[in-house]
Amino acid sequence: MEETKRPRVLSGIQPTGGFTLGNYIGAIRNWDKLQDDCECLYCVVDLHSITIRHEPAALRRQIREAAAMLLACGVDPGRAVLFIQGDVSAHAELSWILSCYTQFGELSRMTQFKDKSQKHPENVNAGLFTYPVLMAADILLYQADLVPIGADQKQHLELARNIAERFNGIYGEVFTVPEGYFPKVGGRVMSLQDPASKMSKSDENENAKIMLTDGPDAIIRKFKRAVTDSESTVCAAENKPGIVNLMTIYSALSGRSFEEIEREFEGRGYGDFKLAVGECVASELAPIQGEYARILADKSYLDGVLAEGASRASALAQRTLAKVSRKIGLK
Ligand code: AQP
Repeated sequence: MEETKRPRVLSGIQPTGGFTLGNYIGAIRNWDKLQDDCECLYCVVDLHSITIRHEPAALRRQIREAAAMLLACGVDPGRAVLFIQGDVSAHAELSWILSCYTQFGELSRMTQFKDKSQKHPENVNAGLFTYPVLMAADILLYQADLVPIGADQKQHLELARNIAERFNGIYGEVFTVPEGYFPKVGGRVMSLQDPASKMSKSDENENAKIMLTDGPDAIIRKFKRAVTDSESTVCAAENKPGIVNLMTIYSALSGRSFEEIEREFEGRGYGDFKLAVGECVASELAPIQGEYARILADKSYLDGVLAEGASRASALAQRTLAKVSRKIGLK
């Protein structure tokens, strides 16, 4: 019997500091699940993270920490390719080519560019503007079928699809047009201090975000302080975005539906609920934190995984880059 081709998956994450619970629920947790049925490539997108000013020594450390954390969260080098984007030069090369097939107007409409240029008005660099082209190159280089991402990256993925379709329209079937893969619950985990904005690792308010390295006391304290409303019933109503966010987190990690959560906390008030969510998150993260410390301390293991990942990713990437170069007449 002919073996059916497994869908290819590509996803990346920036090493701009530690990962949040939003990164974990929205993206990384799905990375683990997809490894059984798909051919997975996962990368630490270091080139993306220099669009904001950074400290070189800190970036160097964060790249390794990010890779170690992905392994701790279940990325398995036996079943997936884990690599650092900057180790595969084809990303930057394809990005330049694709930028010549991307319209200025398209990039001007990207909400992340608008948000980030408002946040850093002193450094609205061209890289911040062309970031989505590099992301398109990351995906299209590997002919990915599926891209597991949180809801905030939908617009960038749509642009990658448009670029692929435009290129294919001119040169024939060069790129696979990728589909997004979103979690059933938790595609957009919100800030614990402002449930109208997403939980973001660059948030300066530590109480707004749960970091994957936070200990149980910090986690429970942050959930206790989470902004909710003046009522006391745990239910998923539209005017209760803080409670809905906590229910989303609890549901994503415990597998319980909103109805089951409402029944569990009927008549028990917000105090009990916040404690339960905190304990659930702390127990999910405890084994990850143990693994993270172990992997980070094992320098030769981590170096080996990343060298092997870079070599496997480069081989695949070069194939696409060579095809693109031939199609457009550079070769
Ligand atoms: N709050 C979130 N809820 C669900 N998913 C999220 N993701 C990020 N925040 C949430 C998903 O995590 C993946 C990796 O994100 P990234 O680090 O590459 O970029 P980001 O979206 O810019 O993440 P942050 O935390 O908001 O970083 P900063 O503060 O540096 O801008 C993506 O799949 C993303 O959807």
